[in-house]
Amino acid sequence: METTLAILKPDSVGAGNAGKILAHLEEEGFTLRGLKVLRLGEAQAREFYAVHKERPFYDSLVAFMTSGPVIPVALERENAVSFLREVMGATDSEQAEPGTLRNLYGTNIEQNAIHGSDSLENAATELRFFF
Ligand code: FUP
Repeated sequence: METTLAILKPDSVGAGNAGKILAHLEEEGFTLRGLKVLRLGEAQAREFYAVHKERPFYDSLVAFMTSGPVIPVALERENAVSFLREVMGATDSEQAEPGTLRNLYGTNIEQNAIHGSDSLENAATELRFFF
């Protein structure tokens, strides 16, 4: 079994979609192992997305991620890291495959509903960040 980190982003929580997204994840076989509701401070958001600090979208991404509450979730499943990426869909909600979480609940490449760790190594780091 693997454990990965998802974050329900401020657009999802603000729109009242958190429950539906969690239900979708459970239906896809993930078990909830940790969950909290919090608001990221600017320094925390900058640290979480530090890998993107030279990118043009970094400041806007940090502003979005601190704009309202988020829900970090520890999710357990076989192949949790890669399976969550499939269930989420492409980064840009406008390009995400029908039925994926980013297609169903996201708006664009920034407001894309959910984060999911992109490797087992990053999952471990990101899980430690929140839990
Ligand atoms: P992903 O792993 O699918 O979340 O995508 P990335 O690691 O490439 O990007 C991390 C976050 O940066 C995305 F969820 C949204 C944001 N982003 C933008 O706002 N604009 C971009 O052009 C690319 C990414």
